[in-house]
Amino acid sequence: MAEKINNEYGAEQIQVLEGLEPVRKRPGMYIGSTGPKGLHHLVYEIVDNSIDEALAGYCKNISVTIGNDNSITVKDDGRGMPVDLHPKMGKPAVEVIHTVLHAGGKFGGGGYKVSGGLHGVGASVVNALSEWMTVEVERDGKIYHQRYERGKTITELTVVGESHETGTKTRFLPDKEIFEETVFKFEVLEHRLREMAFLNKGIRITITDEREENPKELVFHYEGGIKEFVKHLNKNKDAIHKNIIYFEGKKENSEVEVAMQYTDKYTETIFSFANNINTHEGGTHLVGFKSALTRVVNDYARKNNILKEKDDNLTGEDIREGLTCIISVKLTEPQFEGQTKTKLGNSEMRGIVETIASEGMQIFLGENPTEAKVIIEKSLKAARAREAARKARELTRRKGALDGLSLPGKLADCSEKDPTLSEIFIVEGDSAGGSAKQGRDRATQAILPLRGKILNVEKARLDKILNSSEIRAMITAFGCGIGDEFDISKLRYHKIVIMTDADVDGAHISTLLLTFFYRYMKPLVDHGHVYIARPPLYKVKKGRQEHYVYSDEELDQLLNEIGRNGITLQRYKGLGEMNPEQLWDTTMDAKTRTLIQVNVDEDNEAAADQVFTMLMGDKVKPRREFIESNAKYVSNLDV
Ligand code: 28F
Repeated sequence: MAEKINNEYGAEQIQVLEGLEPVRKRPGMYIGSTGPKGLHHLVYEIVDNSIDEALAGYCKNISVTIGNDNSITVKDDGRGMPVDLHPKMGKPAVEVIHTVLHAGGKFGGGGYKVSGGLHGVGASVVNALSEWMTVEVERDGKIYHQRYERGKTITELTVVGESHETGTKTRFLPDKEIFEETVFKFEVLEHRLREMAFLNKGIRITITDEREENPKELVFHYEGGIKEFVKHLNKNKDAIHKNIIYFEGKKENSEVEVAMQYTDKYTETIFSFANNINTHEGGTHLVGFKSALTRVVNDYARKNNILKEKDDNLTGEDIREGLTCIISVKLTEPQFEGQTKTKLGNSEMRGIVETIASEGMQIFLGENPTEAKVIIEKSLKAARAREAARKARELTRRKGALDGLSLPGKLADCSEKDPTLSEIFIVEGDSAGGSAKQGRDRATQAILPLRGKILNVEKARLDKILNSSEIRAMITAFGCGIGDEFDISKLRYHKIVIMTDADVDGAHISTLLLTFFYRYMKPLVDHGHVYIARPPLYKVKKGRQEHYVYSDEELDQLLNEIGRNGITLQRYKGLGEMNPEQLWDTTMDAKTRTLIQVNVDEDNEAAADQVFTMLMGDKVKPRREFIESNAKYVSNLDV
């Protein structure tokens, strides 16, 4: 264990492991990908070092600036990276941190090393993948400066000025030789930095975009921490109790924080974090929380005679209906498991969270009998609806695996039985359905026509949703169940293609379908099985030539190429206007079609949840504001 001398850490803590060449050879090993996610992770890696300095209690303000050259500047007002000589390396600590892999080290006992989902590969990896990087350290009354290029030291650490402040300022430009795309998306950084501010109460994080004429700037500062996170998530929802439930606790060098508030919705929105990492795949902390909540609420309901002797226990799902909740734990040695390393594996955390959450929930219910009653009443309604849904769900199960008859009548199935080769087109309207059935490739393409709009699941419980024959038909056709019974391994088609008219109604049906998939079959979206077909907008005829065009820009480009005289232009209003061959050629043939794959960036789950709530929920005001502020982006709206 490192010697701590009056809270100062010398350079000797820094382990010297290896040069940075391996990072440039296989960047994906260090930052996950060299696509947009990897690019934005560079920023999080640097910001995490400032967050660590804040968690150690020395930094209050962090600023992130996107320069008009697309460089990034991150600045904090911490103690400033150490500049003393590293005994073994004979170089300043700041240089070793930036040029030696895994040299970030930990802050030792009591502090936490957080990291942006890549588990602290640190500044040296960012340096290796940047065309250039400069670091400026203010400490001991001086300003130190050093410059690197692609991980190599370019200038010696030099004093370039004096300052009474302390802090670290890191600037870097991602290397175009490594990243396909080096343009940062403000919204992506905005969502993650806002999340970091929620998760670390009191830290002020500023993001500025200098690429615009008038620079855009946002400041995130939440004294209320994850309580304000829940408030933010619920801003377009109707809460069923006023105060946000909050409790925290410390045990065995770990910290647990929970904030929760029930809404009138029927789905649950729970995000869990470990050391600021969004544990999308859950883990022991989430398991501990869920079992505590279920036990405490059932105990309370029985003790207060809301649940009678004869009543079954409320299930966890009943109790979590409508719940918005943030669970944030901080621990010194987190183990991350799972496919995307976002599942917390520390077994001790289950018990620690269960203890703290049980105590916290018991105290809340005991001190707030009115809220307790409202919450349990809602859980009871959920239990009754679940029972009704169970019966309705039976209707969606195919009687026997071999019993083809139990597939929905309107489904024109494909002959291929291998799901990875099979596709199902959800088609709006019987006429388009007819064309699709005739035009399709019967071997691999199934057609399920939808008559009109499906109900808005955002506003209905599962038992009502299952009353819709259109919904039941899809559940049966897909074969993988719904909600907590959903089993992606039973999916019968690996491409689910939404094919609707290119008009307002078609867009509405697509949105209703996406809401249903996102709320009740989310793994379909997470695994990239959901697509949107792209039918042509226009058919352009000139002499014997026919062209299909898919956007206004494409139309302009084509007319510039072939000239505008002697043209007949047909604007397709609906799929039904195309005959089967045309529908096949333009929209269904895998050799010529364009499909848009639907996915939710796992780092922006909260944003996705809010978009569906705002677009599909029952609060009109936020929807109108969204439409008004985005109307300028809409083209070819047919009213
Ligand atoms: C813009 C990015 O990187 N800020 C940082 C510090 C402060 C200390 C430190 C960093 C190596 C292993 C300890 C200063 N004084 N912003 C940043 N601020 N690193 S990175 O120490 C790193 C040592 O552990 C610091 C006393 N103790 C720590």
